[in-house]
Amino acid sequence: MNPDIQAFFDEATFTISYLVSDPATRRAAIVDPVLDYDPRSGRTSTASAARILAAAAQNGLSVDWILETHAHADHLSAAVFLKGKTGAKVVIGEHIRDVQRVFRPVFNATDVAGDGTPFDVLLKDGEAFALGELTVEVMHTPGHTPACVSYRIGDNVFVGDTLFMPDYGTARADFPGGDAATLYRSIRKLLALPPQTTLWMCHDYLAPGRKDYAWKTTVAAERSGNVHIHDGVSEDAFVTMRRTRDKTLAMPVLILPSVQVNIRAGHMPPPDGDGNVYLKIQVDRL
Ligand SMILES: N[C@@H](CCC(=O)N[C@@H](CS)C(=O)NCC(=O)O)C(=O)O
Ligand SMILES: [Fe+2]
Repeated sequence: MNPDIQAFFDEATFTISYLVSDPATRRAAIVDPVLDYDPRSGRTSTASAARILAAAAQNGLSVDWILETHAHADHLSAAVFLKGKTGAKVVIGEHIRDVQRVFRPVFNATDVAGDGTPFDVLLKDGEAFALGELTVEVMHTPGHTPACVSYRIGDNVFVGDTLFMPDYGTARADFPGGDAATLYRSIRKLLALPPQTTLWMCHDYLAPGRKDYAWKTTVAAERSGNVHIHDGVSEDAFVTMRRTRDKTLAMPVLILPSVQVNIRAGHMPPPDGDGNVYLKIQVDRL
């Protein structure tokens, strides 16, 4: 059995979130929801996440799970808002502990224990859980970050930031804890799935020459046509390409606001001495 899948594209951060549901039981999961954040004003909005909730309500779906593919470095997660509205559990790969420990000193986040809390569920490679009568299988696919996971449901895989569309290539591997060789191995694991498997991206940045955003492809299309990692590209060649390209990329605009919220499972930092909530930017760290 395969799920119903609805995609939501966030033009501000080029992120795709998904509403995934079991047609038999109408139980649903939301993959990688975005909390809108304006870095000019520091103001958040739940407009993007509310669109996903409205679609769920319209289709009579009950949301059981909020699935994070990783602690995103380019947008804030709407997990807390959606959990408040639905009671869904917030789920991420178990290696989020490593990411919490790497980033805790960057924000002097003394409230972050580094044990995976406050996420509700930490998943191991190969673990499976139920979405209604469907099964979600977890694949640990590190490299972009140490905690990255992909979620496989039937013939569909939500690959997070591993692969992008064939004409754009792959995710960067230069964030703290990232590693290009590790990313290569994770991608080869994904591309060993049956060729007809559908792969759903977490971002699309429009490859040069393409006008329309796209987020759905197949194992076969990536193996034959991915510009960074089609069949025949060696690990060494990939690592050299990735390291060279990563040196040219600026940090994402929202990396500092995003990571301090996302390692807290979407919670803002605790209030400061005056009772107000602040995001923290360490000078000269990254
Ligand atoms: N310009 C974007 C860059 C975002 C970015 O670095 N995205 C990561 C995924 S979180 C990536 O792998 N990018 C690949 C690339 O830009 O080629 C921003 O500032 O948000
Ligand atoms: Fe990412």
